[in-house]
Amino acid sequence: MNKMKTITAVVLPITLMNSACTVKNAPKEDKVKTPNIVYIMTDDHSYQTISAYGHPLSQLAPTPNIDRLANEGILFRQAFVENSLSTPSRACLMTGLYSHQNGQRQLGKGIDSTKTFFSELLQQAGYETAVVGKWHMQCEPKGFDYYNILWDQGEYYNPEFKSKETNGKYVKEEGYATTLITDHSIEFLEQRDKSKPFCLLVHHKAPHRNWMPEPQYLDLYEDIEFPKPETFRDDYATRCSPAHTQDMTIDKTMTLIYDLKVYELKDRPPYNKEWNVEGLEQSLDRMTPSQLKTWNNAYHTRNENFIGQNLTGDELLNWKYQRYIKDYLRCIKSIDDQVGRLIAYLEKEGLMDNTLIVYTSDQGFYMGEHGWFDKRFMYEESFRTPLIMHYPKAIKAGVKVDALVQNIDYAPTFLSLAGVDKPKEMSGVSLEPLFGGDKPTDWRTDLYYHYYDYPAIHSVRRHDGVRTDRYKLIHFYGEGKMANDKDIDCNELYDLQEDPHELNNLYGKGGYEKITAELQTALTNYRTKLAVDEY
Ligand code: SGN
Ligand code: CA
Repeated sequence: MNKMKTITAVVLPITLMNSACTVKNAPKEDKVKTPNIVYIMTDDHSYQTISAYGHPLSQLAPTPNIDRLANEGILFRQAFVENSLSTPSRACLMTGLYSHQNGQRQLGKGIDSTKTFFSELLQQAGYETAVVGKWHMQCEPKGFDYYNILWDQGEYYNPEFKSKETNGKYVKEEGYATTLITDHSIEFLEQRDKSKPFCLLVHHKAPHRNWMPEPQYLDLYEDIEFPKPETFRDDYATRCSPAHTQDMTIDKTMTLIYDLKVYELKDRPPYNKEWNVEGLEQSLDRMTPSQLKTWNNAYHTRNENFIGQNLTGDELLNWKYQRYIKDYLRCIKSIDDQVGRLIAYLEKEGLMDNTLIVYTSDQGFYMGEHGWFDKRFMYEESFRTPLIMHYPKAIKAGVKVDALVQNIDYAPTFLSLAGVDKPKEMSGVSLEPLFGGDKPTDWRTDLYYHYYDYPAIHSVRRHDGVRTDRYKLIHFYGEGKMANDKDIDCNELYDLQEDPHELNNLYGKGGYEKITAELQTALTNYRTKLAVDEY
């Protein structure tokens, strides 16, 4: 069956069509020169915790290996996702389509697997393709010669993987997820057909909730007091109801047992069953005796000290923030090490020059901004995602670009580099024109975002919106279906230049009529041209 025929045609906004002319014809004759692709995607890695992005947090916990890719390559300062959640982002990556086009609107609801995945097109063009780590979609990996994927979200310790060798069964392996995923990635590189170009997707589990560090880093950063973001105490004044009704605060949502690992509270007051004791118990039960011993050596005394202090109010909140940030950054340290290990392998094999290495995350994450963890909202910390590309043959070292890019652009970029025609239905555009560091005059001037996963964990309401270089319009909508949620139809407008933390909703304020009308037109145009059927 010709899968291309099953794709529904859409009319693209003019701003998205401009770069379509960069797509080349037919696979290149000379396969040797066709670039390899190593795409590294972590799960929930904030740009605030990559030192190349320069945020204060990351200066205390640097990421030298990821930074190296940025220093020798291109760093995208305005990279965004289309729908800030795992499976939707993965579907955007594989198809180059928006969520409503590829079917993966929500975390649990399925991808339309009749859509073409870029991996299939690369395979047809002679690439050897592989995916390792978190796959997380409800269809089997499609278009891959090699896969070694985690079950569902995957586990940090001794996770289950399935591959062709395990006959499709998930088999538990001893070790730490970040290391094992890198092991399997290198295994693929070792055993691949060296006459072919390759495309390897390395999808890490870390640093997803509940942020379990590897044994060697359980004590890392323990003596550091990390600064809190300026918006830690946001009271959401001026905002529509969703910022008030979400369930993702460090203060109230984050649990002392599951998230912050104070297992000792299990049988002691003030035990609260909502702290998800079972979640942590299951994670600890998976450990080998030696892993568990190392774990307890690190946490037990600290936890007893914490319980003994009986902290309340601001002191308790600060303790929670410090434990959260430290565990998260410890997971990042392992990621950075393993990125370094993969780079070292590529260097040893002489593959650095002819390989595009991408570092990104499936979305951004809140490191306490607005008092939150998790993602989902169209506010900057979760809408934005880190994006770094390294490809010495085509990318100038140390380039930083501010052009608006989105995760639907990755598939078109890979196809373009491989010399494969982009299916005209694909909504994203190749990022190749940005590789020199300049923004072409016809580059897109705005981006569309749409979040659908409500009712769901963390209670973030549905919304869509549009963002330009300077302004953002968000429309929250839909029936209230959880707790005391009301039906809503509410807008927010931000001037990101004057108010980068998005504290001052300007919608309906005098003096902003013109920009509001312009953004509203842009949003309406997206909905119409992309045939968005829900908002
Ligand atoms: C799990 C997490 C949530 C998280 C979602 C989606 N809870 O449900 O906190 O928002 O995954 O994350 S947990 O108790 O299971 O850790 S995503 O990255 O896969 O989109
Ligand atoms: Ca994620």
